[in-house]
Amino acid sequence: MGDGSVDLNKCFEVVSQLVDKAGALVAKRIQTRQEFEEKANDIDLVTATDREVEQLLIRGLLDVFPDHKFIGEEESAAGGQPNKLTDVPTWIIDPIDGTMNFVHSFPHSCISIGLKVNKVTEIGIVFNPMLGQRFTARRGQGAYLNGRRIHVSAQKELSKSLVITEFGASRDVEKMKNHFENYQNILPKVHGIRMLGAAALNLSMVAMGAVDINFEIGIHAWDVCAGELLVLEAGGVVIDPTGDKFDIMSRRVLAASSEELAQEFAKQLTQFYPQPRDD
Ligand code: LIP
Repeated sequence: MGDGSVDLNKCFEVVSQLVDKAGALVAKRIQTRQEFEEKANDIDLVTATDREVEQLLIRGLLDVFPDHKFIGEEESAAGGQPNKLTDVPTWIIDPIDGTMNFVHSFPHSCISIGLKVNKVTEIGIVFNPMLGQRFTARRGQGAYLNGRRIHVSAQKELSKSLVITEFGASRDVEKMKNHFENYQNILPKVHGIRMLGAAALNLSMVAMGAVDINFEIGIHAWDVCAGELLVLEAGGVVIDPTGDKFDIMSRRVLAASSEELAQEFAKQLTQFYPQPRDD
């Protein structure tokens, strides 16, 4: 695949049309209360629309790219193929990121899809159809919101930074304790902390300069694949919350407008609970 045999323009064209179709479905369904099932616990939810959107994207892409592979949240949750990333073109999909928001008709949910070729992310799309926010990025070609170029903020000072994060889909007492200890340590040192309820949208907020730092312990590869490319193409950085190199399968992320801010923020995070890797 390193010989440029993947037609990335065609990949972007096809996935963009499928995301439009999926977005229309999500925007229609959110208008009525959605029945849901519980996955790992009573706040880790999935709806029929999550599954329908994931299948719409996978089937649509397989029709055109039969040799491509997929890592999808709902297929993975249903005990599908292990999330092994190879050099083969692989679409990493969260059909509805922010399912809890979707169930409550809280309009901060999105379709998040990224394409990795030779383990490098080439395409990322995060689309919130409720608010008409379509974030797109191609590697080396910049990041865009509804076709307008976006950039991370110029914020260099931690004390003037706005941070966005999530509690995550666990109410395990020890994990909650870790979260609150981190928040207690961070809050006095920054302008504020926000939570949208969707990792992909949180990363998109960093890419458009609306917040300066995003971190989360407990995310999955499908939550962050597209968002990582958006931040990088908008001039930001994505690292591991310990300050080391980002690892998409590690269940942790720290994104910021600059390396200096990311490393300074990483020093404030003192609590990490062990997470089983995605792979
Ligand atoms: C959500 C993530 C969010 C996390 C939530 C949930 P989902 O993804 O985007 O960052 O904190 O617990 O996992 O499950 O709505 O696709």
